Formats: sequence, C-alpha cells, structure tokens
Amino acid sequence: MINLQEFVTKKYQKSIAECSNEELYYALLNLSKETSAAKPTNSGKKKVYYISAEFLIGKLLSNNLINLGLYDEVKTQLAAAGKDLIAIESIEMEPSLGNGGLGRLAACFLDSIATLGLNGDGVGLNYHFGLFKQVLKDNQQSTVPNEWITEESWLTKSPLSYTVPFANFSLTSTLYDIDVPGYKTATKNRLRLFDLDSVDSSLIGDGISFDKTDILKNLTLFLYPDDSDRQGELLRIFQQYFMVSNAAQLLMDEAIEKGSNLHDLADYAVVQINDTHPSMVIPELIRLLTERGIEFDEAVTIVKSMTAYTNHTILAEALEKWPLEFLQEVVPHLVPIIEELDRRVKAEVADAATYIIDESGRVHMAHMDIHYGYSVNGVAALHTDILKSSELKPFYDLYPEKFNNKTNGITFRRWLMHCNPSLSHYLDELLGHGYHHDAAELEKLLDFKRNLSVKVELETIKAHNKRKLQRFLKEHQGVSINSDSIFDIQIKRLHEYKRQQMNALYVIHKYLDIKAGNIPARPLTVFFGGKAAPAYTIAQDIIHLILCLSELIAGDPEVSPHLQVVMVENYNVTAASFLIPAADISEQISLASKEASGTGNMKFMLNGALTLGTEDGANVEIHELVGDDNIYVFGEDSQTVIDLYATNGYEARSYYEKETIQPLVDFIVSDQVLALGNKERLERLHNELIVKDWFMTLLDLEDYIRVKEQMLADYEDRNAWLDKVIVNIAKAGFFSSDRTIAQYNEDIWKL
Ligand code: 26Q
Repeated sequence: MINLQEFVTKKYQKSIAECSNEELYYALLNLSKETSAAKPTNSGKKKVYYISAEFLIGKLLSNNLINLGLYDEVKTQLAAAGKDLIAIESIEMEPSLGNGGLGRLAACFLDSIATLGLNGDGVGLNYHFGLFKQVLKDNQQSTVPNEWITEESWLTKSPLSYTVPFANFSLTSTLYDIDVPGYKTATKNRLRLFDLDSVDSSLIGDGISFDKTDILKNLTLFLYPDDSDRQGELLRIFQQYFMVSNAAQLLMDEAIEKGSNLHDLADYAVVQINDTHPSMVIPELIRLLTERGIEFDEAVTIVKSMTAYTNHTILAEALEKWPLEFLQEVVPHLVPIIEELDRRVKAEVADAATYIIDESGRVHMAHMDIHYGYSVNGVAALHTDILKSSELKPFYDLYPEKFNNKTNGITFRRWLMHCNPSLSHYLDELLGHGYHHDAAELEKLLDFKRNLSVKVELETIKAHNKRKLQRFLKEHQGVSINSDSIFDIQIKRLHEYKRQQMNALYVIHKYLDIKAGNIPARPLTVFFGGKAAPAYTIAQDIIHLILCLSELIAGDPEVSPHLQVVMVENYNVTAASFLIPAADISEQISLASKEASGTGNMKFMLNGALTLGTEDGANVEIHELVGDDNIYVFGEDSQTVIDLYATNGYEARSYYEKETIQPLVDFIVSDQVLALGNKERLERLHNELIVKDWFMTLLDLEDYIRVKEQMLADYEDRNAWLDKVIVNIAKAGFFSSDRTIAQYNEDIWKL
C-alpha cells in the first residue's frame, strides 16, 4: 500500500489537491522510478541483448504504474483529492523513438521479456528527437521536430561509457537506462540507450533539417534522418555502428563480469538483430574478440552461435545494402572483416544471390546475418513461408535448420488494460484475473456468446470509448465527430503497399453513392492516421487526397450527416490508445504478400473491432483463429500477387477502364476536388494509379467495396455483430507478446 500524499508532501510540502497536474506528473514519475530502482535486475548466466535502432515505447507513466501494481491505488488516491490520472498523464511527452511496427514490436517485447522474468535488455540509441511531429496545414503534411526529453525524465544516466572508433576519430558514449518493470514481477529489466554528450540541437534549421555532416553534434539528434542523399546514408551508418559497437562492448563486459573467458561468450550472451539495422554487430563482435586475442576462425564460430536475425519486410527497398565505399569511409576497420566473411561464402557457395558483397560492391546486410547467425525468423506464418519459398529461398536451401517463424504479438498491459480499462475490468468480472498472465484464458469469453447482458455491456463499453475518442479529437485537433456513427479506422504509416489510397477510393464511392440518393442506414466515420516519410512524394499525395475529401464532405450538407472523413493529426502511440478501443472496423488492407505481419490488426481484434482485410501477414492467422464468419476478407491472395509480379501481369489501366472504377479514380482530378487541393499532387496521384499502381490498388478495389458494404449492412444486426466481437476478443490471446517471447526463448535464446 503506498501513501501518495506522503510522497507528494516530501517533494512539494503541500497536499495533492494543491498540486498542479504537472507537479503530480513529476511526483508520479519519481514514484515509479524509485519503485523500480528498488527492484533487482533479472539475473542468470545467459542474457539476450535485443539490439534495435527503434524502441517505440510511447508514454510510460500509466504503463509502469500498471506493471508495478500501483495504478489502481494511485488513481483512487488522486481521485480522492479531485485529480484525474488521465489528465496528469497528458503532461508526459511521448518518446516516439520508432517509425512504426518494428519499433513498437521492440517495446512490446521488452515488456514481455520483463514480465516473463527473462534475463534480457534492449539496446539502442537515445535520440533527442523522435520521429517528426506531423502538422496538417493547407491539406498537406508538414513536419516539425519532436522533442521528448525533459529535465526530469525516465532516463537515468549510467556511469558506463565506451570508446567507439571511426575512421578519423573516436567517440565516447554516455549510457542512459530506462527501467522496464515486468507486470507484477519482483525484478526489472532495462532499455539501454547510448548517447553522445556533444549532440547539439542548435544544429536544427527549418523544420527537421540539420547539418548531416557534423557527426559530433548530430549523431543521436534524430531518429533516422532523411536518407535520400549520401550524407544522410553516411549518418545512418555512423548511428548504426555507434549503436552496435557500444552494445558489443557492453555485452562482452557483462559476460566477463560473470566469469566468461570470451571463448565461452555464447554461453553468456545472445544477440537478437532487429531487422538489418544492427547487422554490423557481427563484424564488430569478431573485431573485438580478435582484438582480445581470439583467433579469427574461433571468433567467427563464437559469433555464429550467438547472433539471430529477424526479418520484418520483403520490400526490396527496405533491405539495407550499403556501398562498400560508404563503410570504408565511416568504419574502415570493419571492411577487411566483412570482405573475409564474404570470401568464405564465395568459397563455399555457388549461388551468387547469397553473396554478401555483390558485383556492384554493395554489402547486403541481411546476407551477412543469415550466413553468420544461427537463426532467421519471419514475423508471421505467411511471411516466413514467403521468405522460405521466394525472397530468401537460396538461403533456405542452404540452411533450412536456421529458419523459423515467430508470429508477432502485442503486450496486453498497454493494449488492453491501459488503453481500454472499461473492457479489461469487465473481462476481470466475467473471467477472473487469470488472463492477465495467461492470455489464452480469454477463450473463456466464448461461454458468453449467447448471453444478452454481456452483449449489452460490450456495446456500452464501445460507446463509452467512442465518446473518449470524441473528446480527445476535440481537444487535440478541434474536430467534432458523431459518436453514434460506425467507426472505421485505418491507422499505420502511410505507404502505397498499405493502400490508404484504396480506402480513399472507397470514400469517393460512398460520397457519390450518397449523392445519388442512397442514404446509409447509419452514419459512417472513416478515420485515417499515419505519417508519411518526408521524401516519399506519393505518400504525401495520398494524405493530400484524404484531407481534400475530408473538407469536401464536411462542406456538403447532403453528405455530411452520413459520412465523415477524419485524418488524425500526428498519429502516434498515444493517439492509438484512444483510437483502437473505439473502433468497429479495423482496416488491414495491404496488398497480399507485402505486410510482413502487422500488429495493429491484433490490437483492434483484442479491443473488439472486426477486421476488414486481405489474406496478408498475421491477418491470415486471425482468419484461421476466428473462422470465416467472424472476419471480412477480400482481394487476391499472396500467391496470385507474387505471380503477377513475376510475370509483369498486372496492368492498372485495364482495371481503370472498368465503368465501376473509372469514375472513382477520375474523381481525384474532378473540379470539386481540384478546387480544394493542389493540382500537381492530385494529378500525379491520379496518373500513378492509372499508369503504374505498383501496389495494385485497382486489383482489389471492387472486391473491397463489395465486402465493406456487406460489413456495414451486417453491422445493423447488432446481435450477430456482437457474436463476432466476442469471438474476436476471445481468440486474441494467441497474439499476446508473452506467447511470442516464450517462443523466442524456447527456440532461439534458450535462457
Ligand atoms: C531501412 C534502410 C534505410 C532507412 C530506413 C530503413 C528502415 C526503417 C524502418 C526500414 C524499415 C523500417 C521499419 C520497418 C517496419 O516497421 N516493419 C514492420 O515490422 C512490423 C513488426 O514486425 C510488422 O508487423 C510490419 O508488417 C512491418 O511492416
């Protein structure tokens, strides 16, 4: 039992009621930092180092209070003094230290590693600015720096520091730790973020621009700077090497501390390489081991038995291939090692597709990971199958034993208990608390499928969450929404393969349909949220179209009572935690084969939304779990899509010419839309959809519209819809990241 007043008195010498929300935020920050500081770290001989360029941790206050078992007490004691924890929480700046799914996955994994009591830390970089803040202005996205570090924060400076050598100079790191308390565990783990003292934010110019050459001042200034030019790419190599060299030195020191003679390093440490961003850890470990007297051959053997690689994408443009000359410029001491690793591959393997260094002198980071690590995993069953059968087939033929699947998961602490307390309390009442530690117990909810009062309560909870989102949007964006409408939500990074543009074409269809006199049974609100990479022109154009449609519809009194489009500004973890619990329809409409897994799909399902999706990523597993009756699937399957790419068989124009499709696409450049928008952007997008459409929007458009209309019609049978909702929540247990992490440990880490 804590006494919050006592704690507050010590800090401020006044009562809780007299404190501002800001003062209370800092008091609670201190309280949870002190509580977790008092816990011992997980120990054990072997430890996993989850190295990742991104940890999209989001706000930590509530999450940590929940895990420390303090949340309910704190909330009650605050309420007794007339204070609201939700309002206090809004003071916290969100650490947006990730782009999207990969970074958020790393954050969920840390929570689960700690909760399962496993010995493992996250290792990454302490970016002073997270992913840019998105501002919507003149129907376009603009970008501003997104600072998150305040005078007092979750970071705790550690005394550890390492020297990292670069071509012409060395840098000395500073390490900051963020404690990761497990859910009601006696121990804690850590997120270890390396930084450089000389980083200087006065380097920032207009928006998020800065001098990319001044490494001393910019190294950890921003998460992933724009990579469109050479200087940006060099900076990324600087960042990556700084991260992995520190990580490698840290793990060797910790192993030695526990008695390792380095020959047995693999008994003490295993490295999970989160996509290729930390891949240089392989040559760096080899370098450090040989520097400490271990023969090259043995060093290679050691590293081979302690590194494991996770692949998160099959998009060719996201697979890192660094020109050897770039590495020569930044980290010349790694080049001979990488060349030797490549020579060994070339001596052994005939298939040039598996070489580390290709004929144009580019270093394929993933290839190095696969040859010189012992495990390769995809992030959903379909994704792993595609890796084995096509993307990484030559490697699978070489090393079938290395390949394994680890279907992604999400932490239920944040994505149910924190973001949807109404639902989680109700589930506690119905099912008991067992599902908190064993998510599979959610299946007990199936017993209530025919129970009318349960359905009424689920309906009430959803309505409550819709009003919460309504208040959030009013407050943050000044937008009013109809909380009695159907909430149809697509939130994720803006990317053509995710096909926000297909959803926009649905909106056009609906608009024209209402104009033609077909008034829907119930109003529909279509929400979009997502940031577009600053250099990704077509993604910006898609945002522009969405914003123009939003304005057009809002200004049309014939349509606006029935249809609204909302582009949620600056979509981030905080916004997600309001959007997901309020959703009826979860849009998971990527081109089949392109979305490795998706994790938003899991969050929506857990919160009682039904999926409208293609047979892609983890949607396939959701489909298998809930069955045909409880999901809305449409579109061509992954094999068809893969074949279309292989044969160059997709021609957008032949779809465009259909009389059902042409008016929708042409509406993008109609007078009404042009009147609100930027001609160049709209014409470019229109043209793109007709002449290229690389991610095959028009291929699935008709089927998408058909199934979405069916879904809206089905929504009207509330009884049947709620049956589906119950099945979705009940079957979501499989997607707990506790299950995923237990599998990583069982098959890969063996802690
Ligand atoms: C690569 C090279 C140069 C610059 C940047 C990058 C880069 C940065 C971020 C490449 C990829 C990313 C992020 C990828 C990502 O988020 N992938 C997502 O990972 C999720 C977790 O496994 C999956 O659920 C998603 O399907 C996948 O898209």
